Amino acid sequence: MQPVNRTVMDSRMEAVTMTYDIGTLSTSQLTQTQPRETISKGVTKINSWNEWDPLKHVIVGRADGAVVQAPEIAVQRDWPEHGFPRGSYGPMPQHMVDAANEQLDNLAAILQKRGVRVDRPAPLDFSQTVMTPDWVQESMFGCMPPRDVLLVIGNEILEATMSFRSRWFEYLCYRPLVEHYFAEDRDMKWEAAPKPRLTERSYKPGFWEEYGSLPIDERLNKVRQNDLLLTETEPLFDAADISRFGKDLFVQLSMVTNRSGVKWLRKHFPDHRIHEVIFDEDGPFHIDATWVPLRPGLVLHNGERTASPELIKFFHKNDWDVIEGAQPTRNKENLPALCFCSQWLSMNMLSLDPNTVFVEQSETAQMELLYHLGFEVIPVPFWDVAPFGGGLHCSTIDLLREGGLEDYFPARCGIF
Ligand code: DAV
Repeated sequence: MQPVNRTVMDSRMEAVTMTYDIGTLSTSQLTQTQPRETISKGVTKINSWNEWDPLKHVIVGRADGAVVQAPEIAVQRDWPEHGFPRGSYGPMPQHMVDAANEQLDNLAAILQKRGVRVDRPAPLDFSQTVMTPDWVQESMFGCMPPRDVLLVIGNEILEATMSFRSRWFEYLCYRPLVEHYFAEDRDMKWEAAPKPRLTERSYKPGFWEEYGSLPIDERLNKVRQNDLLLTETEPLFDAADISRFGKDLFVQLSMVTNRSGVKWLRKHFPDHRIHEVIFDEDGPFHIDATWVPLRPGLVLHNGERTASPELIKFFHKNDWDVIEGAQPTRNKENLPALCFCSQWLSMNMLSLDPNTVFVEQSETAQMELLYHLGFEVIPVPFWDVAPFGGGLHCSTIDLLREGGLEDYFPARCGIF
């Protein structure tokens, strides 16, 4: 490959000269040090309408090659005590990658023992600089957590827009799998939401500095008014801000999902009812540790992230119980190193079926609650995965759950 000098604009739109290796890597070069995708044997059928029907086929993420991403407008990391002071970036420590992979592999093995097909994505060189005509980003991120990137609604796999430049190309890790499913399942629909430009117009300038300096009540006011990081210039959403309840999809407005994203989803899924929801928390980032359905008629909510009274009324009117999740075992002070998720990953569970749920094994209060609610609980160690972006739900994408599209909310109520 020939190194080539190119003049590009950096994120402040200043001209900088960078050296690139222009060329194409062969498949063997790409996979010399990284695992390839793993695709299980079986007849592929994409079908999943909700978060709880019996699970038959799933993707489990991988920690290989994950990086603390280079700074970008959307996200700044600052972990001086763990070797990543603000502005720095680079590969996650290898012992953490190994520990996370061990727990991910263990989850995959348990799922397989329970008769679930498990596929794994193909990591890329996430430390590489990526660019589009609009920007240059000094690193990618990883292929954990898959839940953020792909949304499965019925027989459709939809690639989310994403809103971090470091995650713009992440869908490529799943392409070998999706291409395989597309070849095998004649009924599968393969869609990609419009690739976002992610220029400076997509973000409010200086958002993080200002937001970080505000007292909590002012931050919460901004959350309630959805006056957050993203502008409405273009549709943006992460798939993990969407919770699937059959005909009803609940989409959280967050630091990674904007109203325009919800509008796009409404147009794209005209046969669904798509509800825009906001919870009272100052760092909204994915709905799956906040509002967690476990079976028809039962949703677990996060007591520190209050749902609106209208949302709770809507659920009650449709005979759903809204139960508060148990207190997590961890707190802000004893999260794993380099973890950008909260202790509420305790709520981030994966349902094997409407009676059986995977729970992180140290979350004893949560397990107790679930026993009382009549569930079989499968405890799995998973906190080593958290620094890579999530818990059991984040780390998976269900491709096949038995059952079809159902309406669990026949009664209308207020805005819902
Ligand atoms: O509450 O820390 C977890 C979900 C990440 N996909 C949280 C967000």
